[in-house]
Amino acid sequence: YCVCMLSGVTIFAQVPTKPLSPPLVTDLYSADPSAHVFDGKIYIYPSHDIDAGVPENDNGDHFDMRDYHVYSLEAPGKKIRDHGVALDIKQVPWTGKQLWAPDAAVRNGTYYLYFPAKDKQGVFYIGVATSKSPAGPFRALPEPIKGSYSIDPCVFTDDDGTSYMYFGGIWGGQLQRWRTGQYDSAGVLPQDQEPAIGPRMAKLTNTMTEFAEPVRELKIVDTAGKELLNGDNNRRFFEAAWMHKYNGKYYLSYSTGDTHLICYATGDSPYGPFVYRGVILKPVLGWTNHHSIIAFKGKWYLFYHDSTLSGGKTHLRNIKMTELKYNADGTIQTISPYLD
Ligand code: FUB
Repeated sequence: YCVCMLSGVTIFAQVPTKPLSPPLVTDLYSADPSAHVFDGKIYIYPSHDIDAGVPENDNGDHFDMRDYHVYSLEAPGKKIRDHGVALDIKQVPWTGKQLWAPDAAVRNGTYYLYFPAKDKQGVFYIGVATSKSPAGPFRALPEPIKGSYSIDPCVFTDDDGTSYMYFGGIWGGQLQRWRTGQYDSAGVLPQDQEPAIGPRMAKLTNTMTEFAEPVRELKIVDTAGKELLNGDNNRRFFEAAWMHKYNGKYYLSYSTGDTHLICYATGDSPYGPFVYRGVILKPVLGWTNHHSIIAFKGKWYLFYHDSTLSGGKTHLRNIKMTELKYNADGTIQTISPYLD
């Protein structure tokens, strides 16, 4: 196959024949895998892709998902287990459509599933559902999280037990409509020479269902301390924020969207600022790139997706995993998703 970057668009001339990793799930389409270690096992919280027949557009209307399945793995390489439908859009009173990339967390024996969806007016918010089991089923709270907006929640719990939510995504994820802090359906991106829109974050209360503080915008800067610009499409934040900690440093990773990279920036606090460090994952087959990173039994793993199972259909993806390696200086080795 060949990969060409034309005007920032990656084109795979044909489906790659030598993927680095096989799909983890082959009987359903799955995407946006958020992985966690709960009860000594790996649990994966992906989107459940379906072919809803909605034409593809820049708003991502073709991602018209309606439920979530939770998966578990005893260990990498073992058979994956599908725990069935964990939450259905019909069970969430405030939603209209589009269950996008979820995440999960645990506190005091209760598991929390965080999910973005459009409300009945077509505005993305982030909801939460609870269960006594990491596999669900989950029961949704009647309203989205107060003060939340946009998409792609990631909940990170620090060593001191404090949990933070990172979220947001531009274009179809609507983050550009919240630049003033209020929803503005006419909201647009900054000019190319202005700082890019940053991901949002807030500390969660101990109930894990509310923000404990006002939402902040994170700063991603270059090594000279200058904020990444909106026109810096190869490095600026687009969607899919993920937070992990390695050797005392906070690693914010994210998708660059229209340049199809997973890259990362590091900082000394969960609030940043974060200094851009490089690319974790090169473009995959399909438009979106979305990932998570966990440690399991002394090794680190990247969970990601591509569209090999559907022969390249962007809205019909499949989740994958591979080992992730650090260099001695804490930088992450770039992963190529295909060997040919
Ligand atoms: O799966 C729907 C959307 O596509 C996610 O929320 C984005 O991160 C992108 O992967």
